[in-house]
Amino acid sequence: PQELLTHLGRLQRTGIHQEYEELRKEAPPGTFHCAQAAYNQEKNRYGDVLCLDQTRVRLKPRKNERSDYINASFMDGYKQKNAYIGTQGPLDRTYGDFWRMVWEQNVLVIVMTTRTDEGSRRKCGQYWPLEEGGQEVYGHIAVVNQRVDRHSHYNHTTLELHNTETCEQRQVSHFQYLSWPDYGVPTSAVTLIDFLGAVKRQQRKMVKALGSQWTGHPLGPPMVVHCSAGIGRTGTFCALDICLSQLQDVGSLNVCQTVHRMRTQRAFSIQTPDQYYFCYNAILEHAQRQGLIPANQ
Ligand code: PTR
Ligand code: PTR
Ligand code: PTR
Repeated sequence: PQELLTHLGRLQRTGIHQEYEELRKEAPPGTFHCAQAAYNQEKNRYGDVLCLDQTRVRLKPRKNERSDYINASFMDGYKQKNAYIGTQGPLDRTYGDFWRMVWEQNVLVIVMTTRTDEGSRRKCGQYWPLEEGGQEVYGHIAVVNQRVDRHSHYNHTTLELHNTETCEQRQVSHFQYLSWPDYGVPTSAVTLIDFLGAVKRQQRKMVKALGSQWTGHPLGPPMVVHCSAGIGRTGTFCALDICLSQLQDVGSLNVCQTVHRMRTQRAFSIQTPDQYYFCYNAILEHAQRQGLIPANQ
């Protein structure tokens, strides 16, 4: 924490913006062939936000389907390979793919950091049944909204998935953070960190409930994290999670290294200098609240 403070003091806002510009100059270390294939174009929400071939999530082969493509990337967490799947806000025509991915990857928790509409613009499809008791079918996955718990800055929705081909059922938690405009930063770091805490507690609880059914990484299957493009707010959220986990584990952290690594997996992660600066500030605020560093510095 002391190192972080010193670093922050030395850099100030302009220095941190410069650090980000350096990161942004680096070209993504891979190819985008699959995302660019003509027959996959309509699966990208934004033509300029593609996912790297090397880290993309592949849908499992199915009869009569040519493409295994979805605009989604595996991203490592703190000491956890594939801790997240960073993805775009589902499009009407990709709802089926999205839920198929959730099922195939055994996802327990979905984190949404955008609203479906911001101003008059559509940022993300309404890909889950919004009302309690509501039910929708997406491809071969039926989704039932069992309960919505409303908090001041986020909603937590409990969904039940039914695989109509295998007749299996599972529960998934959907967390939507409500006050984060794209290209912007959250209105408050405290509410975002509280949101992150709630998300992590739920993931732990659900992994525990699986018991011996889950044989993968002790922290569980990947969490799906998405916004509209799945790079700006998604990258910021994941970077914050990684840095805070590292801080808690070993008492130090490295924002620059974290974001650098993340951009090699989900290209273009963190979209603006202010989102990058926000990571530093949120960590600082958290460290102060935890009493790790004095509040008056
Ligand atoms: N050959 C690929 C296929 O049909 O599976 C299609 C494809 C490959 C499309 C590469 C685009 C590719 O990328 P680029 O635009 O870089 O050539
Ligand atoms: N088969 C992929 C799909 O499911 O959409 C498409 C794809 C296209 C995959 C190109 C890989 C590609 O890259 P490369 O030509 O480098 O193998
Ligand atoms: N080129 C697109 C646009 O500006 O409309 C891409 C884009 C959209 C990039 C949203 C980032 C965005 O933010 P986020 O990843 O936080 O949804």
